[in-house]
Amino acid sequence: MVGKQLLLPMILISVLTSYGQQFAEESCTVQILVPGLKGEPGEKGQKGVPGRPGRVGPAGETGQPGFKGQKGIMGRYGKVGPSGMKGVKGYMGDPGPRGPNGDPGVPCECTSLRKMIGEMDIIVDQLSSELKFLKNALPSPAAVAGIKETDSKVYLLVKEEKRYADAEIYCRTRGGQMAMPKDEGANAAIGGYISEAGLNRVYIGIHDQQREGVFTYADLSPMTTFSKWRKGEPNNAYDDEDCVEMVASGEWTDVACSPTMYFVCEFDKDSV
Ligand SMILES: [Ca+2]
Ligand SMILES: [Ca+2]
Repeated sequence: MVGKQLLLPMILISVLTSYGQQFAEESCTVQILVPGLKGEPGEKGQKGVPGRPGRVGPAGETGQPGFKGQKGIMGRYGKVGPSGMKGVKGYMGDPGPRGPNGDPGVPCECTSLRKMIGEMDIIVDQLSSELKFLKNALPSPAAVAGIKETDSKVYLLVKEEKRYADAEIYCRTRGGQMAMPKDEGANAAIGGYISEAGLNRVYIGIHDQQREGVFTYADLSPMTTFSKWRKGEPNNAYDDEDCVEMVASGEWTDVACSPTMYFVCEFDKDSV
Protein backbone atom coordinates (compact mmCIF):
# COMPACT_ATOMS: atom_id res chain seq x y z
CA MET A 1 0.00 0.00 0.00
CA VAL A 2 2.77 2.42 0.83
CA GLY A 3 4.35 1.76 -2.56
CA LYS A 4 1.20 2.77 -4.43
CA GLN A 5 0.68 5.84 -2.26
CA LEU A 6 4.17 7.09 -3.14
CA LEU A 7 4.08 6.20 -6.76
CA LEU A 8 1.24 8.60 -7.74
CA PRO A 9 2.97 11.69 -6.33
CA MET A 10 6.13 10.70 -8.09
CA ILE A 11 4.34 10.50 -11.44
CA LEU A 12 2.71 13.85 -10.81
CA ILE A 13 6.07 15.38 -9.98
CA SER A 14 7.56 13.95 -13.14
CA VAL A 15 4.77 15.24 -15.27
CA LEU A 16 4.65 18.56 -13.66
CA THR A 17 8.40 18.84 -13.95
CA SER A 18 8.29 18.32 -17.72
CA TYR A 19 5.40 20.66 -18.00
CA GLY A 20 7.13 23.04 -15.61
CA GLN A 21 10.07 23.24 -17.90
CA GLN A 22 7.86 24.31 -20.85
CA PHE A 23 5.91 26.67 -18.58
CA ALA A 24 9.18 28.02 -17.07
CA GLU A 25 10.32 28.94 -20.48
CA GLU A 26 7.14 30.99 -20.83
CA SER A 27 6.43 32.48 -17.22
CA CYS A 28 8.99 31.19 -14.94
CA THR A 29 6.39 30.21 -12.16
CA VAL A 30 6.33 26.73 -10.53
CA GLN A 31 3.53 25.35 -8.22
CA ILE A 32 3.60 21.88 -6.70
CA LEU A 33 0.17 20.33 -5.52
CA VAL A 34 0.27 17.28 -3.24
CA PRO A 35 -3.09 15.57 -2.07
CA GLY A 36 -3.72 14.91 1.68
CA LEU A 37 -4.62 11.73 3.42
CA LYS A 38 -8.06 10.19 3.01
CA GLY A 39 -10.67 11.43 5.59
CA GLU A 40 -12.84 9.47 7.93
CA PRO A 41 -16.21 8.15 6.55
CA GLY A 42 -19.16 10.53 7.01
CA GLU A 43 -22.24 9.82 9.00
CA LYS A 44 -25.11 7.85 7.50
CA GLY A 45 -27.55 10.04 5.58
CA GLN A 46 -31.26 10.17 6.08
CA LYS A 47 -33.61 7.75 4.33
CA GLY A 48 -34.41 8.81 0.74
CA VAL A 49 -37.89 9.50 -0.63
CA PRO A 50 -39.83 6.46 -2.08
CA GLY A 51 -38.86 5.52 -5.64
CA ARG A 52 -41.23 5.65 -8.59
CA PRO A 53 -43.52 2.57 -9.22
CA GLY A 54 -41.91 -0.09 -11.31
CA ARG A 55 -43.26 -1.09 -14.76
CA VAL A 56 -46.20 -3.52 -15.04
CA GLY A 57 -44.92 -7.04 -14.83
CA PRO A 58 -45.68 -9.81 -17.42
CA ALA A 59 -48.95 -11.88 -17.15
CA GLY A 60 -48.76 -14.69 -14.68
CA GLU A 61 -49.22 -18.36 -15.56
CA THR A 62 -52.79 -19.79 -15.82
CA GLY A 63 -54.00 -20.79 -12.42
CA GLN A 64 -55.67 -24.05 -11.35
CA PRO A 65 -59.45 -24.44 -12.33
CA GLY A 66 -61.78 -23.18 -9.64
CA PHE A 67 -64.36 -25.31 -7.89
CA LYS A 68 -67.82 -25.98 -9.64
CA GLY A 69 -70.42 -23.38 -8.66
CA GLN A 70 -73.90 -24.15 -7.24
CA LYS A 71 -76.82 -25.19 -9.52
CA GLY A 72 -78.82 -22.20 -10.82
CA ILE A 73 -82.64 -21.82 -10.54
CA MET A 74 -84.96 -23.14 -13.34
CA GLY A 75 -85.27 -20.85 -16.38
CA ARG A 76 -88.61 -19.57 -17.78
CA TYR A 77 -90.75 -21.59 -20.25
CA GLY A 78 -89.62 -21.28 -23.87
CA LYS A 79 -91.98 -20.14 -26.74
CA VAL A 80 -94.44 -22.66 -28.30
CA GLY A 81 -92.82 -24.33 -31.34
CA PRO A 82 -94.48 -24.66 -34.83
CA SER A 83 -97.02 -27.50 -35.55
CA GLY A 84 -95.46 -30.77 -36.69
CA MET A 85 -96.23 -32.72 -39.93
CA LYS A 86 -99.37 -34.97 -40.03
CA GLY A 87 -98.52 -38.54 -39.07
CA VAL A 88 -99.19 -41.71 -41.14
CA LYS A 89 -102.66 -43.32 -40.74
CA GLY A 90 -102.63 -46.08 -38.15
CA TYR A 91 -103.80 -49.67 -38.58
CA MET A 92 -107.53 -50.50 -38.38
CA GLY A 93 -108.58 -51.45 -34.90
CA ASP A 94 -109.93 -54.87 -33.97
CA PRO A 95 -113.66 -55.53 -34.71
CA GLY A 96 -116.01 -54.73 -31.88
CA PRO A 97 -118.17 -57.30 -30.13
CA ARG A 98 -121.18 -58.72 -31.96
CA GLY A 99 -124.42 -56.82 -31.35
CA PRO A 100 -127.60 -58.35 -29.93
CA ASN A 101 -130.06 -60.15 -32.21
CA GLY A 102 -132.90 -58.13 -33.71
CA ASP A 103 -136.56 -58.59 -32.84
CA PRO A 104 -138.42 -61.37 -34.71
CA GLY A 105 -140.27 -60.25 -37.84
CA VAL A 106 -144.01 -60.31 -38.36
CA PRO A 107 -145.17 -63.66 -39.82
CA CYS A 108 -146.71 -63.42 -43.28
CA GLU A 109 -148.31 -65.59 -45.93
CA CYS A 110 -145.31 -65.43 -48.23
CA THR A 111 -146.56 -68.09 -50.59
CA SER A 112 -149.79 -66.29 -51.37
CA LEU A 113 -147.99 -62.96 -51.63
CA ARG A 114 -145.50 -64.38 -54.08
CA LYS A 115 -148.33 -65.79 -56.17
CA MET A 116 -150.07 -62.43 -56.13
CA ILE A 117 -146.88 -60.64 -57.13
CA GLY A 118 -146.34 -63.11 -59.95
CA GLU A 119 -149.85 -62.51 -61.27
CA MET A 120 -149.36 -58.78 -61.04
CA ASP A 121 -146.12 -59.07 -62.98
CA ILE A 122 -147.98 -60.87 -65.75
CA ILE A 123 -150.67 -58.20 -65.82
CA VAL A 124 -148.06 -55.45 -65.91
CA ASP A 125 -146.33 -57.17 -68.81
CA GLN A 126 -149.60 -57.44 -70.70
CA LEU A 127 -150.50 -53.83 -70.05
CA SER A 128 -147.03 -52.71 -71.10
CA SER A 129 -147.34 -54.64 -74.33
CA GLU A 130 -150.79 -53.28 -75.08
CA LEU A 131 -149.73 -49.76 -74.26
CA LYS A 132 -146.75 -50.06 -76.55
CA PHE A 133 -148.97 -51.49 -79.25
CA LEU A 134 -151.61 -48.80 -78.87
CA LYS A 135 -149.05 -46.03 -78.96
CA ASN A 136 -147.68 -47.51 -82.14
CA ALA A 137 -150.93 -48.46 -83.87
CA LEU A 138 -153.61 -46.01 -82.92
CA PRO A 139 -154.08 -42.84 -84.93
CA SER A 140 -156.40 -41.53 -82.25
CA PRO A 141 -158.80 -43.16 -79.80
CA ALA A 142 -161.82 -42.03 -81.82
CA ALA A 143 -160.58 -43.71 -84.97
CA VAL A 144 -160.91 -47.26 -83.70
CA ALA A 145 -163.70 -49.28 -82.20
CA GLY A 146 -161.23 -51.06 -79.95
CA ILE A 147 -159.07 -54.09 -80.42
CA LYS A 148 -159.95 -57.73 -80.79
CA GLU A 149 -157.73 -60.59 -79.78
CA THR A 150 -157.38 -64.26 -80.65
CA ASP A 151 -154.73 -66.60 -79.29
CA SER A 152 -152.15 -65.42 -81.78
CA LYS A 153 -153.47 -62.19 -83.28
CA VAL A 154 -154.62 -58.72 -82.32
CA TYR A 155 -157.10 -57.15 -84.72
CA LEU A 156 -157.54 -53.42 -85.05
CA LEU A 157 -160.61 -51.96 -86.71
CA VAL A 158 -159.62 -48.61 -88.18
CA LYS A 159 -162.48 -46.20 -88.63
CA GLU A 160 -160.80 -44.08 -91.26
CA GLU A 161 -162.07 -44.45 -94.80
CA LYS A 162 -159.21 -45.32 -97.13
CA ARG A 163 -158.67 -46.90 -100.51
CA TYR A 164 -157.34 -50.45 -100.28
CA ALA A 165 -153.78 -49.46 -101.18
CA ASP A 166 -153.69 -46.74 -98.53
CA ALA A 167 -155.25 -49.03 -95.93
CA GLU A 168 -152.53 -51.60 -96.62
CA ILE A 169 -149.84 -48.94 -96.15
CA TYR A 170 -151.47 -47.85 -92.91
CA CYS A 171 -151.31 -51.34 -91.42
CA ARG A 172 -147.76 -52.04 -92.59
CA THR A 173 -146.33 -48.79 -91.28
CA ARG A 174 -147.56 -49.84 -87.85
CA GLY A 175 -145.91 -53.22 -87.97
CA GLY A 176 -148.89 -55.24 -89.11
CA GLN A 177 -150.84 -56.32 -92.19
CA MET A 178 -154.40 -56.02 -93.46
CA ALA A 179 -156.46 -58.68 -91.63
CA MET A 180 -155.88 -62.12 -93.22
CA PRO A 181 -158.42 -64.67 -91.92
CA LYS A 182 -156.87 -68.09 -92.55
CA ASP A 183 -159.24 -70.23 -90.50
CA GLU A 184 -162.82 -70.17 -89.21
CA GLY A 185 -161.84 -68.90 -85.77
CA ALA A 186 -159.97 -65.88 -87.07
CA ASN A 187 -162.69 -65.13 -89.59
CA ALA A 188 -165.41 -65.30 -86.92
CA ALA A 189 -163.42 -62.96 -84.67
CA ILE A 190 -163.12 -60.34 -87.37
CA GLY A 191 -166.77 -60.72 -88.42
CA GLY A 192 -167.91 -60.31 -84.83
CA TYR A 193 -165.74 -57.25 -84.50
CA ILE A 194 -167.43 -55.65 -87.52
CA SER A 195 -170.94 -56.40 -86.38
CA GLU A 196 -170.23 -55.23 -82.83
CA ALA A 197 -169.02 -51.94 -84.28
CA GLY A 198 -172.33 -51.60 -86.16
CA LEU A 199 -170.60 -51.65 -89.56
CA ASN A 200 -171.71 -53.32 -92.79
CA ARG A 201 -168.42 -53.85 -94.58
CA VAL A 202 -164.65 -53.32 -94.29
CA TYR A 203 -161.61 -54.09 -96.39
CA ILE A 204 -159.64 -57.19 -95.40
CA GLY A 205 -156.24 -58.35 -96.63
CA ILE A 206 -157.21 -60.51 -99.61
CA HIS A 207 -156.86 -59.59 -103.34
CA ASP A 208 -156.16 -60.84 -106.87
CA GLN A 209 -154.20 -57.81 -108.05
CA GLN A 210 -151.21 -59.90 -109.09
CA ARG A 211 -153.17 -62.25 -111.32
CA GLU A 212 -156.89 -62.08 -112.09
CA GLY A 213 -158.86 -64.81 -110.37
CA VAL A 214 -155.94 -65.99 -108.24
CA PHE A 215 -156.57 -64.60 -104.77
CA THR A 216 -153.76 -64.26 -102.27
CA TYR A 217 -153.43 -62.72 -98.83
CA ALA A 218 -152.02 -59.22 -98.36
CA ASP A 219 -148.57 -60.64 -97.68
CA LEU A 220 -148.87 -62.55 -100.99
CA SER A 221 -149.14 -65.89 -99.19
CA PRO A 222 -151.51 -68.22 -101.19
CA MET A 223 -155.08 -69.00 -100.20
CA THR A 224 -155.36 -72.33 -98.42
CA THR A 225 -158.33 -74.64 -98.13
CA PHE A 226 -160.18 -72.05 -96.04
CA SER A 227 -162.34 -69.38 -97.66
CA LYS A 228 -165.57 -67.60 -96.80
CA TRP A 229 -166.95 -66.35 -100.11
CA ARG A 230 -170.48 -65.09 -100.17
CA LYS A 231 -172.69 -66.92 -102.58
CA GLY A 232 -172.02 -65.80 -106.13
CA GLU A 233 -168.61 -64.30 -105.25
CA PRO A 234 -165.99 -63.63 -106.34
CA ASN A 235 -167.46 -62.43 -109.63
CA ASN A 236 -165.04 -59.70 -110.70
CA ALA A 237 -167.96 -57.47 -111.59
CA TYR A 238 -167.32 -54.95 -114.34
CA ASP A 239 -163.97 -56.65 -114.65
CA ASP A 240 -162.83 -54.32 -111.90
CA GLU A 241 -162.99 -56.23 -108.60
CA ASP A 242 -159.53 -57.17 -107.35
CA CYS A 243 -159.94 -56.42 -103.63
CA VAL A 244 -162.05 -58.07 -100.92
CA GLU A 245 -164.39 -56.80 -98.23
CA MET A 246 -165.89 -58.66 -95.30
CA VAL A 247 -169.52 -58.02 -94.37
CA ALA A 248 -170.99 -58.20 -90.89
CA SER A 249 -171.83 -61.91 -91.30
CA GLY A 250 -168.14 -62.65 -91.85
CA GLU A 251 -168.60 -63.49 -95.53
CA TRP A 252 -166.31 -62.22 -98.31
CA THR A 253 -167.07 -60.32 -101.50
CA ASP A 254 -164.68 -59.20 -104.20
CA VAL A 255 -164.97 -55.47 -104.81
CA ALA A 256 -163.16 -52.63 -106.54
CA CYS A 257 -159.99 -51.35 -104.80
CA SER A 258 -160.56 -47.62 -105.35
CA PRO A 259 -163.57 -46.85 -103.11
CA THR A 260 -162.72 -45.73 -99.60
CA MET A 261 -163.99 -47.61 -96.54
CA TYR A 262 -162.98 -48.70 -93.07
CA PHE A 263 -160.58 -51.62 -92.74
CA VAL A 264 -159.07 -54.07 -90.27
CA CYS A 265 -155.39 -54.53 -89.50
CA GLU A 266 -153.89 -57.53 -87.76
CA PHE A 267 -150.75 -57.83 -85.63
CA ASP A 268 -148.90 -60.90 -84.43
CA LYS A 269 -149.05 -61.08 -80.65
CA ASP A 270 -145.38 -62.03 -80.58
CA SER A 271 -144.47 -58.67 -82.06
CA VAL A 272 -146.96 -56.64 -80.04
CA1 LIG B 1 -160.63 -59.60 -109.79
CA1 LIG C 1 -167.83 -59.05 -106.60
